[in-house]
Amino acid sequence: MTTSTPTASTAIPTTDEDPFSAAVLADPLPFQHRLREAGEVVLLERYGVYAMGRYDTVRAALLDWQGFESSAGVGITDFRTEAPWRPPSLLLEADPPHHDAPRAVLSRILGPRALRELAPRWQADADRLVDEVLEQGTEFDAVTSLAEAFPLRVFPDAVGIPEEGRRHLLPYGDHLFNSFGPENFLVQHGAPHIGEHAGWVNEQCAREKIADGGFGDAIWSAADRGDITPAQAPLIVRSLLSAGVDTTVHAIGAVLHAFATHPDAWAMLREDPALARVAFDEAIRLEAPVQTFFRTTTRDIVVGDVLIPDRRKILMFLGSANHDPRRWPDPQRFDLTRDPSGHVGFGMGIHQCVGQHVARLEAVSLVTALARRVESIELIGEPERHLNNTLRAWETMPMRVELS
Ligand code: OVV
Repeated sequence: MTTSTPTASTAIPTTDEDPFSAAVLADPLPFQHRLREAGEVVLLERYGVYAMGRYDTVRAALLDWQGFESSAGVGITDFRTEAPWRPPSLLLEADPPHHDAPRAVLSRILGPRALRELAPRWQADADRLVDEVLEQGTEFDAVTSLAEAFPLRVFPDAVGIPEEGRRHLLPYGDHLFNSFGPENFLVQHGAPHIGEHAGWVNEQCAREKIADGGFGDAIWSAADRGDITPAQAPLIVRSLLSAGVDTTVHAIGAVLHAFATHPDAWAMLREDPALARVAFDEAIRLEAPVQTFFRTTTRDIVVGDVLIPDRRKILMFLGSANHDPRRWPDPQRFDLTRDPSGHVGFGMGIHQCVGQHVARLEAVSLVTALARRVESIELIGEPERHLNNTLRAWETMPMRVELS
């Protein structure tokens, strides 16, 4: 990373490193350290976009939705000059005022009050899954057996979509999150199959497909009441199917990896099962399953001593902000005694993850079920990363547990 001579207020640290290269995606922390050290705002020369990696800077930009908009897309593509590959999300890729009605509807449907009824059912489902896995043995791949199995068991049912075709959900989400980045090897790999996955996902959003009593049904009921329009409803269901599967799979992978590599934390959790909630948020801070999103400037904006011109893309490094030692002492450590609230793993401000209560309930249910039966957790081989332009994920996690 090089720093141009700070002559004027326009001097800007610049790097030719590629944050979307296989090497950086596999191990992003060294790059993120260089990014934070280079300055508040850094130009990613290769893509002609800006980047932020420090906690205060990222947080302030996320809170400034008027200066840093989302409706030009939160990927590298500027929707004002290039057509998006799918109709934009009414939540993620929207700004006030259009953003507000869908957001209000979804935040009620996915809020803590609405989830109270689901909690005992999901705990029973998690206990049952853990029993089933342990019946097969005490060595397993934690990615397929737990991190993928649990969300796929409970979330599509909670939305109310049919059984048939659910195998499309993970590859759809994986490609969607790749597509926020540049058209690199990951996007090229997924592109030939996305039509099939997207076709299925879009079909499941129709009212006729959706079972009574779930999140999808509640979205369509909001359309009946006039809180949103009938044209908006299927796109809001699509947001659940887009943002609600891969993210929770990788969040659960993150918390399981954290416990497997921090036995002291597992012992603390066994002593006090109420720590499952803080463990989930600390794992989101540590791992940031969603690593990055872009924003677009709506005017010239001065950040520190750098001027970002109007209509530029800025990549917000959520994972880097969550590792900024200016904010987090010993940031690499999974520490159940710290207060991780304030992390930006769910974003911050008006777009902060509307599904986080659902994700938290899933993870807490599963971790609680494991803590009821398992004395200790260890890795029995090197876990392998699953590369994605946006997500930080595991492909495999060979695990052994000791029953209590
Ligand atoms: C946060 C997020 C990720 C991916 C898709 C969406 C949202 C959506 O609303 O479609």
